[in-house]
Amino acid sequence: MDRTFVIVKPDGVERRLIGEIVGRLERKMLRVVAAELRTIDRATAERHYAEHDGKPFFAGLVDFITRSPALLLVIEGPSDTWKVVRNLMGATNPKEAAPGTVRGDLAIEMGENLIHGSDSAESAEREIAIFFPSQG
Ligand code: IDP
Ligand code: MG
Repeated sequence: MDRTFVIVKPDGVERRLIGEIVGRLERKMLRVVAAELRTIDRATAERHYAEHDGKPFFAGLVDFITRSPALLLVIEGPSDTWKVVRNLMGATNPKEAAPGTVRGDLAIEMGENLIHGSDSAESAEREIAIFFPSQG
């Protein structure tokens, strides 16, 4: 089995879309193997998004991801799970995300794009270690 890391971001929880988003992952036959609803603290958010430190949207991104509870998920599938999830998510900019994807169907703004999914197998393991140290 192969795992990835997913966040239903604060906008998704606020909009009562947890069921909609997790339902899409489950209907694809991916499995939730760990889950926690948590308000992410700033230090953890900055570590998670370290690749974006210095970009103009970094401060706003950290404000957004820490503003209210997010659903943190470890998701398991048979192989290439990070890629399967990224395809279900759609493009980063919801205005360009394909219909049928979470972002394409449910979001409009880049800063409120509902879902995070790791962008490689290596990122998945790095992010799981940050948010679920006991799952290492
Ligand atoms: P991803 O979430 O599709 O992997 P990344 O490029 O890793 O996209 O960016 C992380 C998050 O930062 C995005 O999901 C989005 O919320 C935010 N973001 C990325 N680029 C911009 C931007 O140009 N303006 C505002 N927010 C952005
Ligand atoms: Mg990313």
